[in-house]
Amino acid sequence: MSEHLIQIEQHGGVRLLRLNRPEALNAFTAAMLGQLRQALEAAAEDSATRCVLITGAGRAFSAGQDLADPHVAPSREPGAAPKDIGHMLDHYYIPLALRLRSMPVPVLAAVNGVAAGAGANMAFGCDLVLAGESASFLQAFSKIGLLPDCGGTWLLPRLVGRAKALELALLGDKLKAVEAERLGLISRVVPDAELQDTAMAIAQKLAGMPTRALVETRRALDEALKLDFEPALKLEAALQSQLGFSHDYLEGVAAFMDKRKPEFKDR
Ligand code: T3D
Repeated sequence: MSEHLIQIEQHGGVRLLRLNRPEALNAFTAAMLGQLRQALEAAAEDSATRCVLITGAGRAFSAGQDLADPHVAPSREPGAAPKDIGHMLDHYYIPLALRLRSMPVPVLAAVNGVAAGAGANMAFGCDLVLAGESASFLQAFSKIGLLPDCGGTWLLPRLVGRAKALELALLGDKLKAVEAERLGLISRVVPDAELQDTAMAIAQKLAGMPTRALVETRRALDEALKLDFEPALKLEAALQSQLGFSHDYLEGVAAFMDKRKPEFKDR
């Protein structure tokens, strides 16, 4: 049933979203992308959720767009009109990528296997990316006559520089998790057997932290990439000024002075 294309679990302050089409390596159909977007919206609106963790069911994270999905699969009938796959990007991938990047809580990806095409770029768009040691990443697009989407053209050169970004995008070769970590594409590689527990422990840690400060940190870093040094300093000051009025700042300093564990509440 379509309700199960994304499995949703709540673990304290952590909302776990599991991509759930293991028989097709969690390749995205329009229905699945719609459900993922809804799940992210629901997590964003739920004040008890302070971190989102995304992983995949089965042996893959996601093989990217489902190439058999009738929304995009080119018809093999002679004379059939070609489909505009830009429609899929406009209606599904772009809103999803924007939603991920602007979540009011940190988003962690636990990449449990292969992440290809939009599956890889969706993972790279998360705030932290953990991968099991047998996971791999590939920009599969060039092999089927497309270019990297779901933010790939923006993310890749920023993460690894133009030369390596072009190599990954043009050749479309599979990159092992350790190499992805070495290049700076992902945060950390862990043994496969430890991936889910480690990811949940990090997600729980993030959920206990001052959420607003974390989200503003993401914003400041993203904005700073577009700014000169002085405007970046000014943006830091403006955001810091707002955080200075927050409950969590008062609580953080008070807890430090009292030598106790802080109880952060802002979101
Ligand atoms: O089109 C638009 O809307 C524009 C947006 C594009 C975004 C994109 O993501 S484009 C890129 C789409 N993805 C790909 O091109 C990746 C295609 N898949 C692969 O290259 C390989 O399957 C993998 C490298 C991911 C994994 O290889 P492997 O050897 O571990 O598994 P496999 O045997 O190739 O696949 C297992 C099954 O999953 C197989 O089905 P079967 O034979 O067991 O019934 C295979 O057909 C299916 N599968 C894998 N990827 C896809 C898929 N089915 C549909 N769509 C897929 N993307």
